[in-house]
Amino acid sequence: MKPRVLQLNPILIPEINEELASLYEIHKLFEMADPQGWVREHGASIDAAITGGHTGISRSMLEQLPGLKVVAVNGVGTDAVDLAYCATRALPVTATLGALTEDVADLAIGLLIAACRNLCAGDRFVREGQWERFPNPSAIPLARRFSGMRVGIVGMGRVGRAVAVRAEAFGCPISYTDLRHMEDVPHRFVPALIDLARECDALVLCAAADKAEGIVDASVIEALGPKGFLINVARGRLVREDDLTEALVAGRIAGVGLDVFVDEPRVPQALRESERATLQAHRASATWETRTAMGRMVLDSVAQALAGQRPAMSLTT
Ligand code: 8YV
Repeated sequence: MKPRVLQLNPILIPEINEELASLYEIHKLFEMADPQGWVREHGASIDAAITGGHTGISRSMLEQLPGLKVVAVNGVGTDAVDLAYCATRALPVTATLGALTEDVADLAIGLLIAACRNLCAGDRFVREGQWERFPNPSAIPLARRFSGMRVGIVGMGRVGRAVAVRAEAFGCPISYTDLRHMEDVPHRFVPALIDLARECDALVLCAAADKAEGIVDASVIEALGPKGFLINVARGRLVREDDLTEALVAGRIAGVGLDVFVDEPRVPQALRESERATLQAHRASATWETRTAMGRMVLDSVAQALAGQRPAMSLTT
């Protein structure tokens, strides 16, 4: 009999799905009419769970899966899994560490350039025929230069470092904040986020959300100021979204580039209507290359755990 795997959100690479289906009996929670009822009835027979970084798995669901040998997160953020609880069960929780670094950093830079050069507003201007109606160049406000912008990175992990490499190539002075100064990072460490915000032109959020919920609030946004840009490729809940939306509408911040939101897929109307906002639907890791690499890591983690080994990417065992 094949081991039974509970899958909590979709994997978008056909080969990965085929391989999963050939090895395991896959139960797709996101396609079930009554997922909770199904888990109550069949939870005890489940050997492995696969979930997304943002989706995670609730403590109450974990409690209904007593035979679980691994939670394989198809993502790098594990803030939606109770790691401490899983550690007490000696349950490996794995992540796709390193697989999505480059793509997430690429999107962060893309969002920053899009925000400061008004790329999406410019696209709409052409697409909607406005250029023909208003051919005078003064119809479009001047943008802000990205090259040389002072970039402040919040969270100097893998993604933060990859953003720094890219921004440096554009001649941007880099500084960062994190829980501690990092000896191996050549950039300026600023212990307090509010000081970092005051001293840079763009803040790029790359931090894990479990220790940093709501760190970007009205005071940080005020310190960033009306010429500042905020980019978020980490988690929506790092930011007090109401504070951000108010500041954006009032012009107290120059622009934002957001891939993540507090209550996805719901995005506040004011953000959706703002010309100063460049928005994405949580797509930073969504390339064929990265999602294939992530899927391979999920396959490896599940196989290792079910073979009785400690998965190489385990964060809890
Ligand atoms: C993915 C993410 O969208 O890695 C993460 O933590 O949030 C994203 O890269 C998600 O995990 C895909 O399942």
